[in-house]
Amino acid sequence: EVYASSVQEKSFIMIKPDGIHRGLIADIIKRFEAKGYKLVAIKVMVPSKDLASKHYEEHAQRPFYPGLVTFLSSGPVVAMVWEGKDVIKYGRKMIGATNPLASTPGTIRGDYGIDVGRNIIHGSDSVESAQREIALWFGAGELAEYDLAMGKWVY
Ligand code: 3AN
Repeated sequence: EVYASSVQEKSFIMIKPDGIHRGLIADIIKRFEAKGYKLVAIKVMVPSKDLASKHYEEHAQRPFYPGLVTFLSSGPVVAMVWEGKDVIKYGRKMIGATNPLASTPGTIRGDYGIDVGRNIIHGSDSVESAQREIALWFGAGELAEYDLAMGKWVY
């Protein structure tokens, strides 16, 4: 069955503090939900500096890293796991390019952002980073397993 077998991919999607303060939570969730993806974990938290540092550890040598970590741990984030076919790659498409001014209108960053240091949302960029990020932000018991009723109409 197509629905059961091919949609297990999960992505870590996080609305960053600028997205929360700008009132974009519902809009962002609506986009992923309306596309047909399934929300399997969500929480609001103010990340510690330690968690923010680990999340962005691949950028540790970049000049913007300290500011990025301070920014991420400065306020609330909405951490989520979305599941569905090709959600990692397609989720990045919905998010748009890293620099919001280079993002296509219609994408989240293209519609709402201007500055690369305030680009609203994070999405995993590969299966490996999705696994790492989900394990970093969520405990195993925090991911819900269920059949989405609309799933049979999406797939
Ligand atoms: P993406 O979030 O699109 O995967 P990455 O992984 O290259 O982009 O960058 C991670 C985060 O680092 C970005 N979301 C952005 O907030 C920040 N960032 C990237 N490049 C810059 C930059 N040149 N100046 C300031 N912040 C940056």
